Amino acid sequence: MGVVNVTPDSFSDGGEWFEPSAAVAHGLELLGEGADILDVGGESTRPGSVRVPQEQELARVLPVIEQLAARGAVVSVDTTRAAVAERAVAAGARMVNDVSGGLADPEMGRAVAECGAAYVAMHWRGHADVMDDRQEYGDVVADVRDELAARMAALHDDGVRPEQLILDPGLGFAKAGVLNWPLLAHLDALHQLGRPVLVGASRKRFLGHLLADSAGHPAVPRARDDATAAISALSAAAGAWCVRVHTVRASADAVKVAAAWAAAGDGSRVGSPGTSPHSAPEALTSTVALTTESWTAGEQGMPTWQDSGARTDDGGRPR
Ligand code: PMM
Repeated sequence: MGVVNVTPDSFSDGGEWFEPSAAVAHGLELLGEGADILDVGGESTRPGSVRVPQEQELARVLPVIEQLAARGAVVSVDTTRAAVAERAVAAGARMVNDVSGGLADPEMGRAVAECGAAYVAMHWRGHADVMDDRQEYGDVVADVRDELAARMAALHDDGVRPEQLILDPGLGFAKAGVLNWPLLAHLDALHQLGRPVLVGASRKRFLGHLLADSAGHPAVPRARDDATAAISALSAAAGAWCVRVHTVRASADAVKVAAAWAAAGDGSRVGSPGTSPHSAPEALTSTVALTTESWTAGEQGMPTWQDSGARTDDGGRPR
């Protein structure tokens, strides 16, 4: 998943693709690099950022979504607002990426249930202005898993079908540096919930700290791309379904390496029984071929990350 931030102030690439035409061109470039999905967002979630009015968010994302979808891209909208999700899906988005997992807008579950789009529910504890004050965990892995399970149950009550769901540990959201590594090292805990997992580590602060110079200054966002690709490889090897990244080529290659490595092994994966963690959510695959040949068919006919392995689903409530 390639990131198309139509914002003037994202921490990672703020302002670069703010004009609709630049955002569309950037999206097409990411597809050329091997992205299967483009995640279009009009509101920054950077720590401390203030909310953008809904009309402004709509004005930012809709023209970009329309143009990218018209060119055949599989588009996701990065929003916490139900009204934006609905308008984005009407404009051609096939996935709703909600960093609040439905907590920011009580209408989100209903909206997603009605439109039938795939839905990313990320672990979240509050908007950017407060999230750094909400980092109390007993066991971060168990707490994130349990809070996501609670979100799954609530979304189910709103009518969201299990096969629409994708889960995300929410790296960097109410999680300072060291809290992020156990979540990556235990993606299997999220796989226990029986849904595909998305990992969004790209250019995040905890990587800046990992790569700090000898004086302790964190690496700047752009200097975190190699570490991001390393996380993409390790995430794919651990069974993640998707990685959300700002530069795609290195991560697309990393994912191909992980897929070839796994295919040459005994085929075992770190996911829960009954879930092949590499497979796409049915809400995407049932309505649309997620991987279009022109973007992702491997040069040697290698299976792509998304279509390797069939999955089964018990269709039940989260365990
Ligand atoms: N991170 C950001 C924005 N959207 N969506 C998901 N599902 N997971 C994430 O980790 C995530 C996200 C913040 O990064 P950005 O400002 O570079 O987009």
